[in-house]
Amino acid sequence: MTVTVRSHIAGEWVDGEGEEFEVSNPARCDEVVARGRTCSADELTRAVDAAAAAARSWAHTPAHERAGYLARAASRLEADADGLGRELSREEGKTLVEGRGEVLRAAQILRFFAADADREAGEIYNSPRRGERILVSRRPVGVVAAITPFNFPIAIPAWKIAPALAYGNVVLFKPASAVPLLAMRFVEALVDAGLPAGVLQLVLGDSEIGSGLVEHPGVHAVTFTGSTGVGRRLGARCAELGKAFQGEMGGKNAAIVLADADLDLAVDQVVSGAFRSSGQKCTATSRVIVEEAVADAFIERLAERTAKLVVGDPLSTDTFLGPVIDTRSHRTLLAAIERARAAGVREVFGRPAYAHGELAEGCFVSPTIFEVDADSDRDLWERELFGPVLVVRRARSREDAVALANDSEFGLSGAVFTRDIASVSEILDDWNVGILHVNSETPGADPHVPFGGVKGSGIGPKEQGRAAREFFTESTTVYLRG
Ligand code: UN1
Repeated sequence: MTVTVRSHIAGEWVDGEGEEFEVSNPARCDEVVARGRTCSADELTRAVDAAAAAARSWAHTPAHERAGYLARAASRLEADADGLGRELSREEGKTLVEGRGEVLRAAQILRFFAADADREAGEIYNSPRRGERILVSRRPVGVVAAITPFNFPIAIPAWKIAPALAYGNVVLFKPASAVPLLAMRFVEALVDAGLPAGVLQLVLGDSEIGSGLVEHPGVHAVTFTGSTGVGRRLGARCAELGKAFQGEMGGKNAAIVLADADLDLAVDQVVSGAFRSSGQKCTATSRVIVEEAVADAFIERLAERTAKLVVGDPLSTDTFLGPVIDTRSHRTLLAAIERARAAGVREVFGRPAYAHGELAEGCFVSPTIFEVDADSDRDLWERELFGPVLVVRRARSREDAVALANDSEFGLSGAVFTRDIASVSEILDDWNVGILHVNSETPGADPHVPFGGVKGSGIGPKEQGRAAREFFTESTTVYLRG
């Protein structure tokens, strides 16, 4: 079934006056999941004008009332989780369990920020002067553009849009062009909850629409998740234009397996971190650094486990990993694997590209593991591939392992497997990373704690928890003398 997707502008669902597009199922490239038309430049302007017109009234709407819309949308997503999870799998390619889980996660994020809207709205301080108090009062930034990637088509929009709305901003939402259907479903849930016109608008299109939002003087802040290259470009432009920018970007996340680790647990978590969603998470594990003493045993068990993973139709319950998002990503991944093979890198696990049958009809890539050392080609070690390709490297010691983990332009998430909790505090001091998992996989994010990375992985304030309030509000320091 093909769904016609529409943009949502000034309270209306519109067909779009721009180019026609089609989105196909990455598991079956001849199956069209959604079709529609992008927004024109005029429509974009109309959307920004509608946002400006709605902004003041929404900012003055009591936070408790704003929260009500989010909570109603959450209930709607929960009630439709099966159907939406299925659509998500067909559009994005992750397994049904993950697709359904993501829909419920979006609902959980909406509920968290609905509740948070009722919590503290500023701070109060004593003054060094008699008869005075000092208040820090918070108010919304205004018109926010949310530019989101394909890999979490409903959870990432939720964790940008839920706090933005809860704290009183109006939002222009530009999803990745590969996943317009789930973007429309998310907006439908909020619009059907009764959100006033102009408060949340959906503008479908490609990077031109994203740049159009960044450039438009009526947009005050931009929250972006995507590649480091695009994030840096948009961030630099926002700095020039004097706009607030939040960029969640790439990763080349390492898991460190120390000699005293529970190896079964480490194998289990590394496999999940590296290969679920076909490795298409900015938090996915793409490097494993193993202390020499356990390296042979770990690598052997890792290869055995990986060989058993079922690659296939994401809608089938046996499947562990489905396809990657599109033919372009498919080609890039196969080329990187071929390049490593041609360079003679040791292949711990891999298969020839799927050339026949069901798997040849979609963008399927086998989970693949290479072992590199200091003399190997740097490409596999350095480049974010965003697919099910993992590199393993041996370390001489714990210190060497952390130095190798830091040997990256990125710094989003890391994992360390050890039974020696005392060593963790030293690792924490030495590892320049935004998120550290001790004895669990590198992906994962809870809505009440900060999420984000350092170095090439992030620009500006982190997402989630209190950090979200920092980004989506501005403060005024009030010297109050009665
Ligand atoms: C997760 O690890 O569950 O784009 C979420 C991404 C991240 C979200 C990761 N911003 O993959």
